[in-house]
Amino acid sequence: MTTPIGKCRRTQYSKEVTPELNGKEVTLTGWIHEIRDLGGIIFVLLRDRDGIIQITAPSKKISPELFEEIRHLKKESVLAVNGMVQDSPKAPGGVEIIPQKVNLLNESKLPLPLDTTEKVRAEIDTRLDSRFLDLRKHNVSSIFKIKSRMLHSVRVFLEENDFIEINTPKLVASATEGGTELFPITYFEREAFLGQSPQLYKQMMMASGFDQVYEIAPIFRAEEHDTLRHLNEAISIDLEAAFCDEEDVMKILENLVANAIKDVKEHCPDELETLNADLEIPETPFQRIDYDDVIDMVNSKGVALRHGEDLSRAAEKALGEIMDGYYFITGWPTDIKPFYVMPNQEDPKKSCAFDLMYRDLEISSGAMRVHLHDLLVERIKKQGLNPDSFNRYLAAFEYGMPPHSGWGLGAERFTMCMTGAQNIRETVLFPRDRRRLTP
Ligand code: AMO
Repeated sequence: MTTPIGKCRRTQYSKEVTPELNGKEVTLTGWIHEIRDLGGIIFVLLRDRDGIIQITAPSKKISPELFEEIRHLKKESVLAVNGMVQDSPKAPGGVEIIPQKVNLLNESKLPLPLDTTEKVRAEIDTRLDSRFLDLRKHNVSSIFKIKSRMLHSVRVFLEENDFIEINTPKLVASATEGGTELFPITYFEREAFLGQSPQLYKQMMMASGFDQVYEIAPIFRAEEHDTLRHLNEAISIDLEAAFCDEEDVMKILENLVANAIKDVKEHCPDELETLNADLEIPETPFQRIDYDDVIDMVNSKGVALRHGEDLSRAAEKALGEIMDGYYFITGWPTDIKPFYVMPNQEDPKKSCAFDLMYRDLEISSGAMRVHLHDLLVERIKKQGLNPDSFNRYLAAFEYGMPPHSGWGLGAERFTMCMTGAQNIRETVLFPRDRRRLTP
């Protein structure tokens, strides 16, 4: 029989119940992780957000009614347990709870569509289908606690460095990062698209005099391929700053990355341990490697890469075999970078663009931007695009646009680096990929 929650409230999370509380009365809430009935004694492992605690019910120490009630409990049902703390070196965490009262708040249906113990490994698709259950596993929820801390740290870092948070539209009229990756939608009588990047808006904010802005928001990309590194909906940490060049924003990026890692290491030790992730705080400045040298490095591993080509997956892997940790690739050819990227003044075939890599994974890209109207129109045309479809954006460049630079950092890819997740879907609560639109 279930009971309403009434006035019953949690007094502690499981991890807060330490042997020092021996003899104290506590109320804990959570799910039944496991139940072991040994006849004269029943062990219930109660799991909450942060841990697992043992409820020990010996028939000799508790009332026959309570003992019967506990005997009928089912795995994954929701409980509030009131009882006395007893230190017990053999129990997980060194404590157990001798129950006085058990409130069954809701009963779980059995069998479960997905096992909630970490021992049983299921395919990612089976796990994602029952994601709410999958997320009850601490090795899964740890990834999201780390992601949450990383985003918190990024925000604090940017606020402390005098950046203003902005929100830009996600319903947009044109592409910014290449026309093939667009999701078209019906916008009343016409066609519109889901935003691939806040690129054009964050640049327009530079013409508005906001000087330093950031946005943490979803980007949508109709990725052709189903890979372990691509999502159709991702969170992008975007930044734009005026009166500076690419080297200035690279410095901000490397400091932000190192700071976030330090912060996660400090605040998420339990989660990192659960994941077996040995997080090293990278030294700054990160190494800068010129695109021309990258070609030689990749070729030295027997992988073909010609000048003017973007890095193939094989090229990234070859590079990852040579490079450990975080590093920048600079000096990209202008032709393979978007229209808004500033060509290098001395050698316009090269651009002021950079990518930030972690081993074989690109986690961010950025650049100094073209702030001169006529050059921007020329670049748009050269990329086979029509300047007319950018006229509202282009207007911002005619009335006092300062030189500016910025970057976009993928929150999920950065989370992969910190948690060791091999599949980007592991870092999204409810991922969207080519085949998945639910749950
Ligand atoms: P770019 O397209 O390189 O640059 O994206 C920047 C970063 O965003 C992340 N990212 C993705 N993550 C998961 N799935 C995807 N489909 C996906 N697409 C991008 C990556 C990538 O490095 N406007 C520029 C940024 C700028 O110059 O400011 C841009 O969007 O981590």
